[in-house]
Amino acid sequence: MALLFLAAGRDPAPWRDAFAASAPDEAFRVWPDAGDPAEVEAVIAWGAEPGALARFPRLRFVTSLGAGVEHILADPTLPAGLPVLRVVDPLLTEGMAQYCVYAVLRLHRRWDLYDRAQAERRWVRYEQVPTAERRIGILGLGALGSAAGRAIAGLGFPVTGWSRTPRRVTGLETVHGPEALGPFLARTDILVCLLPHTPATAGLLDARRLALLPAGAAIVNAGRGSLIDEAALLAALESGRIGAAMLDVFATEPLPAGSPLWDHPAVTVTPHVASISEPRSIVAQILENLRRARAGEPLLNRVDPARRY
Ligand code: NDP
Ligand code: OXD
Repeated sequence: MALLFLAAGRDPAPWRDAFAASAPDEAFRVWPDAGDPAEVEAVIAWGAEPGALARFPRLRFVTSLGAGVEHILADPTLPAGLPVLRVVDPLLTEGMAQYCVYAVLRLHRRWDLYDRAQAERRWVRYEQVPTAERRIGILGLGALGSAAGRAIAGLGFPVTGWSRTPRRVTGLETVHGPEALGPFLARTDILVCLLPHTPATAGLLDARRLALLPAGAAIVNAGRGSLIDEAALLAALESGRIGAAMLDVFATEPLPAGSPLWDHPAVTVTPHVASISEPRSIVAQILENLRRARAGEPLLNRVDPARRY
């Protein structure tokens, strides 16, 4: 029986090494060299072409290479009932908390403006807002949003988090549900987006909702590009309604060379690296799920197909 690595554009070598170190007896194959399809027990997927997973008749589960699973759920031929798993991993969480802390501090202390001033050889001082007066809002209080929120709150910022269902996170005020979104946005100076892509979150931050943020508010998006209407964001940045953005995820990735976001003076772009899966850490979770699947035990980090995250 075998594990199959099916991740377009990702280097399989560190995954092969990590499996070899932790489970030398498990066969590790790399697409398209899948061998006998009936031997494939688990697929580690990222951006698999539609129809690929339906080829393996004895598949026990498919796991995303990362936290997001929309790339798997988008396959219309995904076998019904096939467990879809996502990554929940301490190093992935640590990396995301670091990215969000950095982004919030960058925007709070206006390092984006100082970078520009240095490039233009301008000696200029910007207002320093007290930490307690900078209101941070986190969209999404899952594994990543709650850790990022705690880390930001730990620096002294007042942090409010928004989720679909009621959540308690130490150090944060929490609100939930569609009716709470407008008032939440209206009192958020720096908005950190850590929602998954689902039919309910796609296009959530459209022109109308962006306009609810206080004038000059800043946005960090490390969730998914589809959460924000990019044209509406650009218009809000152009008008100064939104003061700055730090974006890690985009409607189209890689961000096309012609996108105006690349050289917009109020935008910092990072290439979907807010947090990167570390195979040596994640392999343990995949192997545990393989053990559970073989033993008929419930799997860890299983995605609810109805919620789609
Ligand atoms: P989780 O599934 O643990 O958490 C998702 C959160 O979003 C939950 O709090 C959930 O609410 C909330 N949510 C989902 N739908 C809605 C909705 N319609 N309205 C309000 N809240 C909603 O996900 P993770 O925290 O592990 O990951 C979040 C996302 O981060 C991933 O899906 C991925 O897209 C992105 N990501 C980006 C990376 C990068 O490098 N840029 C790296 C890793 C992940 P509730 O708590 O009520 O269920
Ligand atoms: C993601 C990830 O889901 O990289 O974006 O884990």
